[in-house]
Amino acid sequence: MAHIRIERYDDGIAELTIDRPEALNALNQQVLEELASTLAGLADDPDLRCLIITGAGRAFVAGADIAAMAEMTQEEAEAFSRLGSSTFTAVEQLPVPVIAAVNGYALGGGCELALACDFRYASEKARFGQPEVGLGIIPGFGGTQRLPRLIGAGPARELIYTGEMIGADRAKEIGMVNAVFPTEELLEQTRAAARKIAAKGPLAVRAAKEAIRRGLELELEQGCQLESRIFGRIFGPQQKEGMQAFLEKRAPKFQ
Ligand code: CO8
Repeated sequence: MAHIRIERYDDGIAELTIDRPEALNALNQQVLEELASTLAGLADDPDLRCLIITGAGRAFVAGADIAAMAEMTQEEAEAFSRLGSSTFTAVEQLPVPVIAAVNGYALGGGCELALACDFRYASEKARFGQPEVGLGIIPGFGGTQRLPRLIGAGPARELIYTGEMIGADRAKEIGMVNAVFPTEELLEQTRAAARKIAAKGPLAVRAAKEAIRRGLELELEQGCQLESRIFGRIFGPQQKEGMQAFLEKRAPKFQ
């Protein structure tokens, strides 16, 4: 792969770096296709417990590639939007938690990629925004849908209509990111969170992600019914080991 690097750690953590620093990791067709095929491989990996997504250099992702989009026809633009959207849906639907380690600019499609992750940590240098309307377009990789769902309609509308760029502290204030770290600590802090997740019951973490993700699309009562079904389903060897370990006052060994 030319623009996607994957590092695997022994504890089931994988770190995916978008690596096209000469264009601030802007997403063109090739980067999106490489991302999609990497995610398809990860989705089938039973040993995977947590994925981190970050960017190489001074950007997370500065957006969809403007040079590539400049001369697109309406049909090409719709197809490009669908490719980005389906790729980010694959991030959202990866069976394990995905943490965005936002190391710099997360603009347009880059902000939308971060939004498709389960949660976001940011470096002090991170900058977020949906600047599309300034280019005469709208967010096209899920931003008009995921941003209001995450931070509420008012703040999302403000960001999308003004195209304003905000810093990491403001992003934390409005709930876009969970924590802000000094730049040099971002990856280590993100890996520490990933290790905590990876140490828990693997099927339980996957089930929790499924219950939250699918439940967010449902009415509360249906969501609670979904939770009960998933709750029943995970009773088995890992649940027995987790509970037995508690009763025997030892650390669990999840297989
Ligand atoms: N696309 C293509 N190239 C880019 C992009 C981008 N989004 N962002 C940066 N680059 C390139 C620059 O052109 C430049 O290349 P070169 O060195 O060859 O001139 C290089 O990266 C470095 O960038 P700058 O020199 O501009 O760096 P600065 O530090 O001066 O500025 C900024 C950094 C503020 C991040 C600036 O680069 C910028 O404003 N970038 C564009 C941000 C943006 O508008 N992003 C949104 C794009 S639209 C989008 O994402 C829509 C998603 C949905 C698409 C739906 C499909 C139809």
